[in-house]
Amino acid sequence: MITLYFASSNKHKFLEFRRMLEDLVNLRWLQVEYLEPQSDDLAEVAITSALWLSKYFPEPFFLEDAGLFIKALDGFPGPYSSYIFNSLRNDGILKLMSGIEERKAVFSSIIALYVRNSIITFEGRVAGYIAEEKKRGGWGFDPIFIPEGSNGLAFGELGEDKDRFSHRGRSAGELRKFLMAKGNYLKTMSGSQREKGE
Ligand code: ITT
Repeated sequence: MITLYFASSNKHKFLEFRRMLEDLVNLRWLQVEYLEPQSDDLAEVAITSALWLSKYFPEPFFLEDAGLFIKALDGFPGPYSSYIFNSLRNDGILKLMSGIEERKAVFSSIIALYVRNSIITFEGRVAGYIAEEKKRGGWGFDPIFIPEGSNGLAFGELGEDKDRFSHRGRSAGELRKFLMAKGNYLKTMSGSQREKGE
């Protein structure tokens, strides 16, 4: 089985990717905080970060930039989701949204895969809305994000079923398609093989 690394500081993201890809790849967690450029564009953040990390880490890897875009807040927190979650938490977001009827939001995930000196991106998005109050379970914004089609259940209440609805489930689905079609491509060009000149 191919070994692929997932670069992230976030163990929850690693565990979700691993359960979605474990039949195809041996996914290893590269626990790093990598340089993230300031940008409003998730894809730009993911691609630039992957390019930067590839200078230090030659094996095939991918990373992911995710963000929650709330319509009534003009797309906030978007690319700043990590910083905003750590400072405002879910209670702060619910406070910002109090009295606002328009609760639509989109969760977005961009994967940047580094292999053979190239970067390939895969995108996943899910529309939904912000709950009126915090629900149980999950991590990050899971207790307050309700995806469309879940019968009103928040990500946090869905358990592993979250993968069927989530932005990450969708970007991982695109990555799966690539790995199924091009798995050998990855296998034949790990960094260690390159060093040996194979
Ligand atoms: P990296 O090291 O992989 O960048 P991170 O936690 O900074 O880890 P992101 O920038 O991709 O991850 O995501 C921004 C934040 O959005 C993340 O910290 C969570 O608070 C939130 N988030 C992303 N995906 C989520 C999900 O599936 N469920 C709940 N919250 C999520």
